Amino acid sequence: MKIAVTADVHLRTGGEHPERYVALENILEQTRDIGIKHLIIAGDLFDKEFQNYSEFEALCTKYDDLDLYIIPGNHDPNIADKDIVGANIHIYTEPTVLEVDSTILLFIPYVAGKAMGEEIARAKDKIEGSEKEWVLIGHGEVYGGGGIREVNHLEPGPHMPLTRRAVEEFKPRLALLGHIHKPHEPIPDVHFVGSPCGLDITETGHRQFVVYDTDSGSIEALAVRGEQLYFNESFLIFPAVDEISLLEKEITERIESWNVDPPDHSKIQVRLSASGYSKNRSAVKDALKLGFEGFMAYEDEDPNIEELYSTTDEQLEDVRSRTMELIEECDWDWGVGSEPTRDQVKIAALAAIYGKVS
Ligand SMILES: [Mn+2]
Repeated sequence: MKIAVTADVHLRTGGEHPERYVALENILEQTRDIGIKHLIIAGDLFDKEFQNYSEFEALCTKYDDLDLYIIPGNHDPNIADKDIVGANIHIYTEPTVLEVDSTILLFIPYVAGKAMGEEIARAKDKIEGSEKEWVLIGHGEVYGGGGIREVNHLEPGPHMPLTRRAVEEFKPRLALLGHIHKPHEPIPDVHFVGSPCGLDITETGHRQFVVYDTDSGSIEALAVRGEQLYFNESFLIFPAVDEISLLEKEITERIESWNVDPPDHSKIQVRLSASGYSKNRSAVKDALKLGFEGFMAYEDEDPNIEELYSTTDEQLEDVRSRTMELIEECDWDWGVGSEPTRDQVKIAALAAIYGKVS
């Protein structure tokens, strides 16, 4: 059997954030269209300090053939069945097991000040001694190996961390988690399902939800067709004769890389910045504005060129190009956490070559 999973919708009123309802409804629609009967929402269905549930209830009434299984997250830690009313709405406020076919789903609601492992331990008798495999549904951070800590930048933790040790001890077949809004798999078989709608310009790109197949144990990501998409594009500029035409080419490539159909371009909001060294900062800014004129600027912001320095030094062209080539040739597929990115290293190298002339 297939089960749809999302998290971190952060609903407020439809007046404040209609796009969040649109995204959630799109998931409900797709879920129904595929013939899936269950949707899990792994925490932060509602935004913090928000208790107006009537719009959500009305939406659930429209999809009364789907069952919604909800756990609280750190933004909505007090939601309960008695407050949010609907025959198809199920909110778990205690560690709870739901058996679906050959799989046990263990819902671990968010509890402030607890580690996820502590709460799994409370439900240990429900998962041990069963022949069936179990899947963890939770809301929190993941502390992986090597001191890596996955945190939500909008709200530094700790928020109910799941440790690698707890995963090794309790051995879920899979963990499907909310809290970090960007979908990824920080340790094997532990997935952040991703949020259906970016909350602000820092949450960029296409949004997704996942479908879990209890038979195969596999998960599949499906695109959410919402009405708002954020992109945050920064460009590294070198003081070359053709710096503007190079920039124009890169702008075209970036827009193509978004992979958004032209009819959907109106859904996009962009934030732009340029850093590095330029012979003509004003022309860089103009090229950015012109290159992205078909898109809405996030909060009407101008392209940010605060980290773009002007230089007229042409003697250093060869030093610059060779250095950039060498940095490009390195294998960058290793660092995580606090290690600098390739672009950060390039910026540091440019500063060494040109000095910070402004
Ligand atoms: Mn959260």
